[in-house]
Amino acid sequence: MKIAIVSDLHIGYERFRKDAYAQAKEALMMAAERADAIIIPGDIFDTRFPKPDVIAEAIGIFKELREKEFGARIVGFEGLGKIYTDKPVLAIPGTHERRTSDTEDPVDLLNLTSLLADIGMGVVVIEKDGERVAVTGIAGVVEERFGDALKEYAGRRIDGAFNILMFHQSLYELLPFNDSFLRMEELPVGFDLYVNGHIHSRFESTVHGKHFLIPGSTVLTQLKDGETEKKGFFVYDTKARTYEFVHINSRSFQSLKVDADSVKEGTLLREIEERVEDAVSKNGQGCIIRIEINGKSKAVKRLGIDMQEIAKKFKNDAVIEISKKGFEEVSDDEKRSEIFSDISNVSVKDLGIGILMAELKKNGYDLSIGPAELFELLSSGEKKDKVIAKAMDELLG
Ligand SMILES: [Mn+2]
Repeated sequence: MKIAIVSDLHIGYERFRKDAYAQAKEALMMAAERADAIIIPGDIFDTRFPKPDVIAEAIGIFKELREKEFGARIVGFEGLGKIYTDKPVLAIPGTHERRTSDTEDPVDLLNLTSLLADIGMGVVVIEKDGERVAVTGIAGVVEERFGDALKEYAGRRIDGAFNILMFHQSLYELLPFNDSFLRMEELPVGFDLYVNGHIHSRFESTVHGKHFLIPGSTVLTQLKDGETEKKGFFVYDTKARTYEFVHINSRSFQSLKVDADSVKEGTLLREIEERVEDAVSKNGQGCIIRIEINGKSKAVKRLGIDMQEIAKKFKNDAVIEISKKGFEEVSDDEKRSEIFSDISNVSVKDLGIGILMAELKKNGYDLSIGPAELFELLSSGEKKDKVIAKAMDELLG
């Protein structure tokens, strides 16, 4: 059976809204042509409360997808909630969509309208010509709860089927700065293929002797060096146990690093212009170019204003993003916002939980409810009063 793995579509992503829509649509339609089933490891939407016009965009795409003929069909599901389709378009909610467990997230809406099957906490079996593939889905959860989710669901493999584990978590091997992030060897053995979302650049590896694949997002969101390669999706062949990466027509992105100290005084702007021209001719019109200028040279100081001129000059050819990290006269606010976008691989929620945990630890927190769950309840707005009352009870009690 051929399984397409399409991830992190981020429909509704404000900065490149049209790209997010067009590239999500292209990836899914191409996937339907090339594979018998499609699995989506999270972040179909960019936010947990997408506006109606964003929901409409997603519905439009998935409605068209539903009209396609798929080689496989769903023959069984066991897990939380219900599914309403036998079309093999299988998704889990990611960190950008997930809400508390007993509330509806936008992926639930697509599930309820039978446009896809939300297998966020469950195992689905699909079949084609007698071959069976089981996909165990685990919705994106806060990192410290992933172990428990694995314990609960990873044991539900189906004998005689090709078993896939699909999840949406950070990975220590790629983001080695938080101890609570998943390490690959911690994944349960016994699956034939491991599929993760969340990380926006492509990653191919093996774990327990089996393939471990992250397709990356279909739209550019982070403007990091790792996102310069073309976007796309995987098609995995369960019989041959091989896969290929299929490119979509994504907007190209190039990162330019300029060392101001090595450029002759007074020629820095010209140097940058030439490199931008070169990048545009290589990547085509409409590409995104990120310019990072480093160095101690005095010339760097004045660039804050002049750089806007460059962005203006090329506005019909490219989307220019300028990194100001290397500039000397940069306000703390600008630095802060850039640092923030640098760590945007980690969701704001994960950052918040990290800060809350550190503070609670300092203050000798010892309540029955875990810090991650507490954060979730406090940030969801629902049941907030109840949680605070309970916490006060325990503290004073
Ligand atoms: Mn994502």
